[in-house]
Amino acid sequence: MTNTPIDEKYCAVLALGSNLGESEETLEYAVAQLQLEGMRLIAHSSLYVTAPVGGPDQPDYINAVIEVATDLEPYELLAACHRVEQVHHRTREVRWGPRTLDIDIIAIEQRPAEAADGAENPWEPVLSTDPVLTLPHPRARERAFVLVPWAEANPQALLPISPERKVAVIHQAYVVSRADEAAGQNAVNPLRAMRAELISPSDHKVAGE
Ligand code: A4P
Ligand code: MG
Repeated sequence: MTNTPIDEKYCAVLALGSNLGESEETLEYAVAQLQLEGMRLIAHSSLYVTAPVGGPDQPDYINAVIEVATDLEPYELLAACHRVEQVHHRTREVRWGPRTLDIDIIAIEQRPAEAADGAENPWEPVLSTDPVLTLPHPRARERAFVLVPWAEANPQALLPISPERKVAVIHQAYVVSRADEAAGQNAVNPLRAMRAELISPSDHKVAGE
């Protein structure tokens, strides 16, 4: 998933989106807060302005993608994401409706068992069809607002499709963006870099602590 050395048991890709309130700041604080929940930031994209996909008429989104290393088990990771959404008063009234903060787990990979000869086995995708936590995220491969920031955060990233098959995120981002552009929809445009002082966890406390 990344070239950074990882001691933790899992690597995860998280997609953040917001189109209500102070969306840029919300995403930056959320990145700090996720680190306080037990995730170590290993890569992050810029902030992007994206046209809404699906749902009712709604404002443009701010989207970003991060990669984290963590010892949290997958369902603990989902619970941690939900806690950070709650800090930002996330409500769920309409599917794909406007939101202050959405954090989706796009993919998780786990550390492989050590090979008998001491060789390094590749990291293994965690695959799940549970509706509570579906992995990889079932719509990630068709969404430029996920793929484009993810390709920026990690140009080597691979999206697992099945235990045997992975696609290069940078290639998929290109294919989906070209198709969206031809259809005149789903524009994804870089806005600005995340502010380093905001995404660093050291200076910030999760609200309520
Ligand atoms: N859930 C299952 N798998 C996962 C996973 N991998 N990560 C469950 C996170 N949650 C997962 O999510 C609904 C349920 O999905 C949760 O209870 C969780 O247990 P939600 O956050 O309550 O609802 P949602 O986000 O509206 O639904 P969903 O299906 O995740 O929507 P999407 O596909 O994420 O789409 N357009 C732009 N430009 N930018 C956006 O960020 N986002 C959406 C939401 C639509 N259009 C958008 C954007
Ligand atoms: Mg969601």
